[in-house]
Amino acid sequence: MSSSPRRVYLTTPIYYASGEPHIGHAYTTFLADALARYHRQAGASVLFLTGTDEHGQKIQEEATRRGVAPQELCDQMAGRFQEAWQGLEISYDRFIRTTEAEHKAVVRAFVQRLHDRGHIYAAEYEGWYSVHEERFFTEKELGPGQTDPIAGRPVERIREKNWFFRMSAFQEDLVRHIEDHPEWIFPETRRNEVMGFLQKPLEDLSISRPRARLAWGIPLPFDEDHVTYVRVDALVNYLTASGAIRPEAEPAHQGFDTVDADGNLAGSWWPADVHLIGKDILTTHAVYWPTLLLGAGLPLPRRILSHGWWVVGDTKMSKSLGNVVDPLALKERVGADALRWYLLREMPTGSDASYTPERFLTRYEELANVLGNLASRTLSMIVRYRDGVIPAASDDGLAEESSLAIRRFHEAMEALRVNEALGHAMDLARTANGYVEAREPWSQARDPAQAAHLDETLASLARVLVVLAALLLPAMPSRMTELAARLGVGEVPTLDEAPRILLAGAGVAKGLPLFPRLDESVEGGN
Ligand code: ME8
Repeated sequence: MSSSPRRVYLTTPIYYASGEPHIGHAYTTFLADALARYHRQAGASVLFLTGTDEHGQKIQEEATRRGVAPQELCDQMAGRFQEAWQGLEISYDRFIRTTEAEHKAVVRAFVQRLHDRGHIYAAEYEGWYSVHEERFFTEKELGPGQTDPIAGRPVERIREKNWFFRMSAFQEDLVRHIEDHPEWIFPETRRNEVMGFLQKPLEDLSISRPRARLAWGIPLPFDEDHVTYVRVDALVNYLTASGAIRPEAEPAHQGFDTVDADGNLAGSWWPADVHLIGKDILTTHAVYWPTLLLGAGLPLPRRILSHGWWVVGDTKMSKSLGNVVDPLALKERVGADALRWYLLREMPTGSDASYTPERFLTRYEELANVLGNLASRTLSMIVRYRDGVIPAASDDGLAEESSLAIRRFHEAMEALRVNEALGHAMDLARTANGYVEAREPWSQARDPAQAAHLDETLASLARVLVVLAALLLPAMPSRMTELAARLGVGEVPTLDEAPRILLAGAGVAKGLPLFPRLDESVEGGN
């Protein structure tokens, strides 16, 4: 009986088009990429979405500062992100830009729908506004010297008409949803944070800015003098790319209760399986977004992964401090895969981590000394002792360890613990190195009576390398493709196939080290 492939919809935040891509952006995108590759490898049909957030005051001001039109800045920066992601082997399926005509139409249809359903009202609002944070603060929230409490920037007193979304009306439903779905926000610390936030009554959410003050946005369909608040505009990107809202079909298309066999809105990718975000935009994604969706009568995303923060040494990365780590510069020196490995392996999902050249080297050496060493000794022994052909012999010397590693890897990936999944793969490589030491193939090679045992040793090592290539493909696509090629396997097999595909008789190539020693310039630099 055949069934249609599992569908998996993964998203990253859409990054502000006002700044350059850095390793923080790269990290979220690597995580999403590893999950996307993992699911594709297992035969799922995947929509992996990333893109740029192009409206709002931040963009308008950056464009003014550079003396260019906002659209020109966005075109340029969207190009920079696309270039970065291509250089870093990101396999996104769709790069969305919030200045696309399609997105603008979906945002207007979405807010119109909230309005039609009676969840939007206009009110005079007076408060302390921070341009930097693009939001109001109450008197009580202000920092010393009347500054915003987050970035410490100046605030201004503003009184204006705003459109509000009745967020407070959905607080109870949201709390119940979080209680009923303990895995909805991962990790648990973030879930607790959101629950803590929801202890207090929610205020309604301002969803507009007067066009007179901020022209760079999407006008509200029911009041063209106001543009959509950039956070709402940005969140809707996930719907735009999913195909869940067809502006031309609104409002006839309301209700959206036709759900297909996967639980998705018919004909669309919605709901997202995982929204991957940093901890900075947790409230936006775990409170604003779900209440907006409830207001629009749409299903909620299935999971939210909110990871921790990369700092440099013990300092926050920031343009003004000049310590922003450029992922493309690192890639030039060490290759995309080594960078992917470091970031994905180093940060336990959810905790903060510190980027340091020393830690980078430690993680790199783990790769070179454990996996690189296993590959190079296995390949060179097959070349030396068996003329470069994988022997036809029993290859189950590490079968149990491999199937255990595969099982643990699956469990960790499904639980979004990518760093742990990679740890399980590396443990298997370590075990395989132990197997080499224990079997001493060099001694087996000296004794003709041991020929059959040597065949088994070499076949088992080739097998474990194929399994490792399959396990590590999502993290290091280019190196693992290379490893599979050296083992004479055309493509990296799936995790189901890796323990079984025919290897006997395949011709191997030793090649240069998979993870060469890094030169001094890398050791010193960050
Ligand atoms: O917030 N460590 O865009 P943004 C880890 N446009 N992750 C980091 C990081 C760091 N030091 N710095 C950035 C926005 N990130 C909005 C999002 S979504 C509908 C709108 C990552 O360019 C992390 O994923 O400021 C964080 O959430 C995101 O970049 C913020 O990117």
